[in-house]
Amino acid sequence: MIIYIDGKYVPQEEAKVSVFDHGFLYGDGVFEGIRAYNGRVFRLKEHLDRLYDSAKTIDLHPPLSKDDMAEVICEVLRKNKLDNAYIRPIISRGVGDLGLDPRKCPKPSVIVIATSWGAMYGDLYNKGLKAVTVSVRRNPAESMPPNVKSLNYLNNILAKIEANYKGGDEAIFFDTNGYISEGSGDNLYIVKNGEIITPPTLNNLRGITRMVLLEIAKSLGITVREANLGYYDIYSADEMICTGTAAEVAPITWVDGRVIGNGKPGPVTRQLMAAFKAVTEKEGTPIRK
Ligand code: PXG
Repeated sequence: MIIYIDGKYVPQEEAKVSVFDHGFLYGDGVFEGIRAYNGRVFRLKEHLDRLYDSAKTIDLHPPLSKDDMAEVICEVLRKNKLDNAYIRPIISRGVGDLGLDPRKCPKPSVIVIATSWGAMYGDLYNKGLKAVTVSVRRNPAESMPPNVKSLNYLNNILAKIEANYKGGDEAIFFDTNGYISEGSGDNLYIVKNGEIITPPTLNNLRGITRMVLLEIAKSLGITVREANLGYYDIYSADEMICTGTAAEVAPITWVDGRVIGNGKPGPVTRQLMAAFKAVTEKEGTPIRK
């Protein structure tokens, strides 16, 4: 596997970061998760916009322009002969000392990893995921904004650990106001009376797949609404869905022991899954010009 690190394309074994990198010491940095389908990078511009907005929010100044970053991503895919891939660009604060102060880190580090990664949830796309609500809350926007895709994913990992112990395939986070926030690595939706309802994005990540799902729903004439949701809404939903670059569009059919709908992926979910697949197959930035 060839990895891009700070201006060089090197074999995996040579792609190393310093123990003094603040990305490693403090989770001080940002990242993206992007997919390529059929030789095209899906929603590359949107992912790069989010990456650079995340960086700006934490006052991190990427040494590459967005255009250069796009080119590096395509070059990593070409060098690894990948047409279908999961891509992980990372910008860390870079090497500093053991203190917190980012002024001690003169040069951010840029890494791009690409690997083949098929359907994340395997047969669960047909059966539906089991989700469990977790006691750990999504970090509030006034503390560490969930809109920043930061290298510090401990909040999400704590949720995932709790879901693992509770027998869930995915966690459902509440925010500190008591509203449904998101999953550990995906956005959430319910379907009720033919309408899709999803939480607003102050207290969760502005998912690119979420953006695509809402576009698709509108094009199919399905009503979409943003609203704060609670336990009642999910337990009594007709269908429930999660979306993410890794997860794609996946049905949730069981929450905390309650069966959602008839326990099978519902008609709206299945329609959106098919439409999403069709979009990924035809859209995107070509890897080879
Ligand atoms: N919320 C969070 C907290 C995420 O990390 C999404 C929503 C979906 O966003 P996109 O833009 O991908 O539609 C994510 C995505 C994993 C994994 O292993 C997931 C993500 C990142 C890294 C790993 O499930 N994030």
